[in-house]
Amino acid sequence: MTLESALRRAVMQKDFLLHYQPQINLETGEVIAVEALVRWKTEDSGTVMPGDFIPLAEETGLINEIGEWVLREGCRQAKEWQVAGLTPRRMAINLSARQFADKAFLDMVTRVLAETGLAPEYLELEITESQVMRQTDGMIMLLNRLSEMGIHLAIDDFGTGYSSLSYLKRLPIQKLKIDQSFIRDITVDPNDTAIVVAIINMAKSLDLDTIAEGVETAGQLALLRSKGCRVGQGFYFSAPMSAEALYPLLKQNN
Ligand code: G
Ligand code: G
Ligand code: MN
Ligand code: NA
Repeated sequence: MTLESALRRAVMQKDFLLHYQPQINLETGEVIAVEALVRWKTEDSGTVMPGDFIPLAEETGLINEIGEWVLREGCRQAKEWQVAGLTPRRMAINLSARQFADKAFLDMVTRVLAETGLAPEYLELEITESQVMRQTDGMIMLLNRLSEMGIHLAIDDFGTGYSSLSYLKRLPIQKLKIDQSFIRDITVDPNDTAIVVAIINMAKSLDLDTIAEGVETAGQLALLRSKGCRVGQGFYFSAPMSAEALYPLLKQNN
């Protein structure tokens, strides 16, 4: 069986699962949001990571169906945690360009929110910087519609695409996720430190939230804190994990 037909079958059978990685308030240690990261469950190859099937899903268009499953499952889980009495936290969902270009996307999001009962302000959609750079009038209209619904919008992998300030100001976004490639050597490479400081300050002046991705060490955390970064995500706090495994952490800082 080709990888494509295997993925097609997985879509029919919904052979996917979500892992969740917390986003941490660096001042209080609280979990303020979680990012959903999809995995493909297979019998022969175990759990397949998104890097190994999302590109094929994008090429074949299967990403639209996978993306709908991810959105529904993420929203369902967020609602389940709220119903169980946990502090409501935002659920961040990654989007591919192809989903965003789909005419049915807005209706699909509206429907999934209605079906799962999740309030729109607890949904955050992540769009990569390279996606928004290819912006069209249609895309700006779609972002505006999502924003008017109360959905939060975040720019993922920020810093890799050289988008300008004036450009960002046109978009109804709330958050910049600083790409982990800038965090990795932040304590040893003055260029990376300078880039991260510039992003933090730019975001402040635009009244945007920033989050540092890929925080792995106490040293990175201390530096980020000292530069005024208020939120972080990374292995230092927690790897992505199943909903069951994450529950105690969510419960603990309820
Ligand atoms: O989970 P992992 O740690 O391997 O994620 C790798 C990449 O896959 C990340 O860039 C992430 O944005 C992307 N990714 C994870 N889940 C999804 C998803 O549900 N949809 C899309 N489009 N990309 C995802
Ligand atoms: O592109 P996106 O930001 O959606 O990708 C998130 C990816 O980063 C996932 O593959 C996730 O597993 C990975 N990740 C999360 N935290 C860390 C970290 O601290 N270090 C590294 N190297 N990768 C991380
Ligand atoms: Mn992401
Ligand atoms: Na990212």
